[in-house]
Amino acid sequence: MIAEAVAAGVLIPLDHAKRPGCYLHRSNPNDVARTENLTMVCTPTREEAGPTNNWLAPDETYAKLRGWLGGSMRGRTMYVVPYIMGPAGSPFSKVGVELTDSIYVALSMGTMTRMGSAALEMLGDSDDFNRGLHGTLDVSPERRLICHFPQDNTIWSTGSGYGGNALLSKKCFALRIASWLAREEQWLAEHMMIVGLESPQGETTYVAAAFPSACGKTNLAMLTPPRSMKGWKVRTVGDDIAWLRIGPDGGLWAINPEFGYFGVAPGTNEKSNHNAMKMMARNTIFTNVAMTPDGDVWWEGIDQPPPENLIDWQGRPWRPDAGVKAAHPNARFTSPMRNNPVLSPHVDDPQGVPISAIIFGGRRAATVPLVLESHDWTHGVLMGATMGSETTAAAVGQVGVLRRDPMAMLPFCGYNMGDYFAHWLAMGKLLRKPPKIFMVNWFRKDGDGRFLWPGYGENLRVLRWMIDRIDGRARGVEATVGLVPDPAELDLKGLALSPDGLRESLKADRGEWKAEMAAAGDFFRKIGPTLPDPLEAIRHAIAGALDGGGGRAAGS
Ligand code: OXD
Ligand code: MN
Repeated sequence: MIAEAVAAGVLIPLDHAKRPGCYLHRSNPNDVARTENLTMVCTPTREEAGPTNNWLAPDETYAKLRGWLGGSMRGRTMYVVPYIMGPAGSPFSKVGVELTDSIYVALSMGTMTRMGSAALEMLGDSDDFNRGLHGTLDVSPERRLICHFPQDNTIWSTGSGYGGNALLSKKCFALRIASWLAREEQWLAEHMMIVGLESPQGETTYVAAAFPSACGKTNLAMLTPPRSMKGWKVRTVGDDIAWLRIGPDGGLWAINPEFGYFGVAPGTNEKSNHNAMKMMARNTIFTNVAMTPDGDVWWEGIDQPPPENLIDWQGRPWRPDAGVKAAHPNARFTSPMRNNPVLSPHVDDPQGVPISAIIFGGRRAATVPLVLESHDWTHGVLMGATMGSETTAAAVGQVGVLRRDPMAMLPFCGYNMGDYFAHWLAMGKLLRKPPKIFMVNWFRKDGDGRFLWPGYGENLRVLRWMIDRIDGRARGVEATVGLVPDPAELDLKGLALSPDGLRESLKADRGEWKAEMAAAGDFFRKIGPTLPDPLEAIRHAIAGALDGGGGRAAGS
């Protein structure tokens, strides 16, 4: 199939001495990111999809797409792609079958999922599988729709070859449809990475973290510990999606349903993600990166300066003074997880790994401290439900505007957002050993627009404070909107950070948080009648405590 894709010009071989098994794919320039405005949840009623999703009526939508798809694969090859999300045979795992006329999609599915006969074996005679239909059509935005029919466990996607629109296993099945199934079956399907943090004493703590697209989940999942933290090891379980179930111990257990990583290339380098650089040294499909004259890849933020004569992501000659980017800002690498040098030995465990902390994070220039611990589960759900982030290039639209992105699921929750919050609260009641919930912000800036925290590997310092909280070694300081570290509780050895800068990064400013809680209230009003009362009650209590200058706002 690779040879066919090369012959058709879909894949361009890179220099196999430098990058064995690596290829470049250039997409249609009108098809480079997820199109949230063309992504639909097609439930019988609009209310089931809720106020944060685009909705279309199922019958009309099937009819319309049948019209577009009928005969559209004539003369093309149709690939039948059976796949498993999750380890074969795990009670967490689910089967999907995607029909597609894109060889790029079929090949990418082979990297991103456990594809092939294992899926058919797991399925057996059952008809319990996700039905995915993907037709590239003429890649026209006029005939581009990504439609989810949760009641039918079905996805029909047309007019786009972009990963998040066309690899139906990923955002479409493992998040939108799975979030629906998860509510019915009492589990959680989340936009979270999963990582194991092994101490020098050999104890591993697993955490799951939800960040919006292109906010550093992959980097955090593959983090290289700073030099001063000898003996600490970071082991990746997943970099984008977590399926979480309540285990026999009453705790939360997680698997990564995927088999590979579909990561953002620009900004990835030896410092930001040494392990990703190693991972994509072989067997990787690069999409919309630039190509060097000697058959290698280049993007903005890679370690080497741009060579004189590059070919840009659209296949045009490019020089360093071109004044435009050589790689698309949402250029991607698709690599098998087996290439990750710090892959967790537990990625195939059928029962998953036990989660001790859930982390919510966003890209916030102000307001949100480096780390904040919630008072309890309900308060943690409030943190997740109201989290905001500045938008990135992963979706079509303006970059850098603040939007509320609950649990980083705004574009991925397959049903009514208020019902989703209620499901989170209900899960908290079922958990006898709930994980702690934290909020983090690696992106806070000082008055001159400089980042206050160095980020990347140094984020392990913050994760270690969380472990100290989990294990009862750190007390933290009450900041009304949650608990922040006492600066003395953070290991800052080897880090050049001014005490003022650190204080600034840990601050929860009363005025900023009053505005934050008011904005959260506005967002809740948009959710409407399905918003669970306990969330509004706790938001109100915190807003009141901020007004009254009080300490801890009581959770429930
Ligand atoms: C992704 C995304 O590709 O979130 O993971 O857009
Ligand atoms: Mn993602």
